Amino acid sequence: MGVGQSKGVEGSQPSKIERRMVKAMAEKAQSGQFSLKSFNSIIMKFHKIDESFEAVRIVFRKYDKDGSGAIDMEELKHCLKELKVEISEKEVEELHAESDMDSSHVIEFKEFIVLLALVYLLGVSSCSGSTSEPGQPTQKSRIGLPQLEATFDTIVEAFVFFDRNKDGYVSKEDLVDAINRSSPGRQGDKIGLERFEEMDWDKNGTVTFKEFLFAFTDWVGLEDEGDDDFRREGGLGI
Ligand SMILES: [Ca+2]
Ligand SMILES: [Ca+2]
Ligand SMILES: [Ca+2]
Repeated sequence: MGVGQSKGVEGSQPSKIERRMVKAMAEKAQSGQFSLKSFNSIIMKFHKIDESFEAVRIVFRKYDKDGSGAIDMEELKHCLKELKVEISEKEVEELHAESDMDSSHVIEFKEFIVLLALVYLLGVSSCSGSTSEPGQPTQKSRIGLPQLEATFDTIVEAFVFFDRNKDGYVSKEDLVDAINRSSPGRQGDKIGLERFEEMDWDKNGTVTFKEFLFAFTDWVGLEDEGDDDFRREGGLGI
């Protein structure tokens, strides 16, 4: 289809992982299995979502051996091994690069959530010794955090709700249309454009699932390790 292929930041092509992610999201959107009527039902779940993210903090701290507030490549390899994620060295490096939103070369807490979501949704996943067929969800939790997986599913549902044209990206038009349909008369354009700016991390005019999730961690009030000052100074005002 080629949709979105020319939309990368100047000179940068979407990475392999991003292309897989967009394809996965487009397939989910087109499957018609999601029937969210309004974003409000997601907002109602913010507290639960925040809780499930907070549960990840314990895992994060465990692998952040030196307590720096971030996980480096070696720590990540160790972490994925213990979570029984079967993945090649090269894939770890790709995942690391994809999740390192701020290009700091280490994975901060909120980036760690993005990383786990990619592991979960792209199925670069564990339990490969089990009897399940490829593409079939296993009964067993894939990353060992069932509550978090339920949260990821909820956020996928939200993303699909906004991706009106089902191409695996949320565009400005998608977002404004979704808001207008969800709550008529609520200035969808204005709200939509503000939210869009927050979500479009690399400012390339489209929002990928990764960017959506990353914005989501802010909406539910999640903080990076040692982020207190940022919140006190007003955070993002949501
Ligand atoms: Ca980083
Ligand atoms: Ca779209
Ligand atoms: Ca973007």
